[in-house]
Amino acid sequence: MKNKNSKKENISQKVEQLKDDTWKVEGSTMKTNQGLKINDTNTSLKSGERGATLLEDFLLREKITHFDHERIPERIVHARGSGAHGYFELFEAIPQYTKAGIFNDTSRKTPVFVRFSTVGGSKGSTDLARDVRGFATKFYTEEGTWDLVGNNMPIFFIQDAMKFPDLVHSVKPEPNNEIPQAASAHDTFYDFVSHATETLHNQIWLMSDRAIPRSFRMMEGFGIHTFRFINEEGESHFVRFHWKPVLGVHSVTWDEAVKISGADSDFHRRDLWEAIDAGYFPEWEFGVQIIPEADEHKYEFDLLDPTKLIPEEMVPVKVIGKMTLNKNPDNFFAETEQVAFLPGHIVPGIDFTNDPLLQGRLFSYRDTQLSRLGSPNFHQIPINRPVVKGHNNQRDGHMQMEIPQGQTAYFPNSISGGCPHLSKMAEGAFGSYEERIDAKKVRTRSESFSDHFSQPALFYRSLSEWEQEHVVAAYTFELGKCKLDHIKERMLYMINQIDNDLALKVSKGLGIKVPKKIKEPVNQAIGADADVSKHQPIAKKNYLDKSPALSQANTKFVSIATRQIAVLAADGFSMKDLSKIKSALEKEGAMIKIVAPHGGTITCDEKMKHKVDAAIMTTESVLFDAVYIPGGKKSVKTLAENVKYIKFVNEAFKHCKAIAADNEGEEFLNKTFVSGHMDDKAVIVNGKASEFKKAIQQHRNWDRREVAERVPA
Ligand code: HDD
Repeated sequence: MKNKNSKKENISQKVEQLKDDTWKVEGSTMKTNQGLKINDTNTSLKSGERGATLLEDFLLREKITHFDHERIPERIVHARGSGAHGYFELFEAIPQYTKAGIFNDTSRKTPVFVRFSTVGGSKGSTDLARDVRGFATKFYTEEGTWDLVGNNMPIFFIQDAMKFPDLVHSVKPEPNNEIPQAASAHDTFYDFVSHATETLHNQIWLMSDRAIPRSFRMMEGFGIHTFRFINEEGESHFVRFHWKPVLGVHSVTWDEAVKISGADSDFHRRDLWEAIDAGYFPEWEFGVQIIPEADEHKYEFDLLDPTKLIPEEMVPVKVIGKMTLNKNPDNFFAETEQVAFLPGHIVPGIDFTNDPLLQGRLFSYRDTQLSRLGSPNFHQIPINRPVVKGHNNQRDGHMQMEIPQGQTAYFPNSISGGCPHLSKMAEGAFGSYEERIDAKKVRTRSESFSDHFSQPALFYRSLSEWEQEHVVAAYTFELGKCKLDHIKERMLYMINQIDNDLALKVSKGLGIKVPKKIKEPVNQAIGADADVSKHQPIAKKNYLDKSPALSQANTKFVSIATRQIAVLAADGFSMKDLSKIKSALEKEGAMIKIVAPHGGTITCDEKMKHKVDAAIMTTESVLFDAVYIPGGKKSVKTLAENVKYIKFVNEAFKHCKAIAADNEGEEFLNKTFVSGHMDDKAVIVNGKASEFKKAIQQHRNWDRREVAERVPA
């Protein structure tokens, strides 16, 4: 995966284009925005040394005015995010399905910009919130920009865009006291979702480990909606889009998430930045699930329903390409903050379906950019500019950056020779799929959207035991944070529709019985005049017993690249021990960090100085994937005298991580909770580096979890 040398050749057309708008601080002269050289930027113009400041001071006014306006409204959802540049490569052309250039030309490297995000929290909130993660990709294709604005979960909470403001208002901090920040664990969220049964599927994903990823680089991505592919013959196929991380799908535990939020709330942002900076470029395979038009009604669920996934066991994901992120942004605000994703940005060969959530999104995203970026010219901001130059008769508006010449700004015209002229379809113009529609105008929902329990149940059934335990714990935590008992009861009733065992376990934690009945109809998300019975969810079905693809237990465990390994060491540590582990693990791309009693350097038993990566008081066990304790009598004695080292190892054990020690390092382990558990398969004492590597590669030893729970850390 390490790809440092090819960094240059992979600089994309988009990155080249951005160079025109990029400047370096180094070597520049300070001037005003009008180009005047500045002599003093620290002192204002005054009437006498101790006198009042003069209104005349345009240097002061320019500096302060700009500062006063440096902030723009944060995104109403997905406010906190991190972005990176990269490229998309196609392995297999699919002209039988789509005429989109990006899916036909295997020689292309299409530039991309990706923004990952949490959903509910403000711009400064923690990366480790229990939340859905946004996964938005801008493809700068030769036929125009295509935005795939997805999440790390394959389904969404609601079926109709009309309910989006209610969903978001319920999960955001409560309006009276703006509490809690970046958390769904409160009354208003569960009040809303327990009245809208369609939310149950996304909700149970939110309770799973998917909501607390180890890294953005270790998450899947999904376009969620069913889209259309259109080929040269004008034929349509339904398609769902998938991103599959080359590193596999991995998560942290909730206990770690809580602690990481305090130790390093930029954990995911830093992880992405550092991996790219070190030349370990994150990669995702790109896959499609294709469904012929004739199969539209073949399934037990409606393809237009965004709360349903299409199990991979029913329609396999065909991998056709790969995305690599290889460049960090130069400026967070200019690129990551100002990038504007619109699901309405599509290219010829891709089209929408009538998914009512997608249809509403087509309106919302352009609208929100107008208030966020303040102008209909937001497409002219460098990060948003397509790599193909385009012209039309749209003119003026705030912050117009271009100078269109000529007398005309209308079509048709004769004065400018009919220009900008139109393109023929054969020249690659966009045309909407000519879908046949013969229907009444109605404000209702199709009965085919009424199955709200089957897929949450399928998801829960498909999880491994340890994943199911995490769902139980998450529901118990979240509902335990709610204050109102009637909301907890209604939620227990809903969870019971998914799975009785799950409901009973959560009910035990809450100390509240699972109600057999609730007073009001379960789904109240319907119009006042609607026939209530028609809008109640139908009974749970079982059309697939399990979908192994949904469980993280079945992900890839292939690499230790970029895994953070803490080496607990002090003066006198064994150089031989460290060298053995360091060379073996670094060869595989792991990051070895010396955690010492102080900053600066420490001296090994061979009297050589080694740079300390972190002083123990500045770091925490939760920021690492594995721990190693080399031998060295003096070193181990120093560690044993510092209780924070004991806590460090205990926590790593609690979180089921790999722990290794050599020689005197074993004595140190004996002072921790690990003693008595030396036979654990991810505890390697005086073993081979390859055994430690294998344990790290497994991410966690979940077999340890019962013992791990007893660690008082
Ligand atoms: Fe949305 C942002 C993903 C439904 C309205 N959404 C936003 C972002 C992502 C998603 C990843 C952040 C993009 C970025 O990084 O700038 N949203 C989704 C997915 C959905 C979804 C996967 C369902 C399948 N969204 C959705 C609906 C509506 C919106 C139904 C409104 C009707 N979303 C917005 C928005 C945002 C946004 C208010 C806030 C900032 C922005 O658009 O640019 O317009």
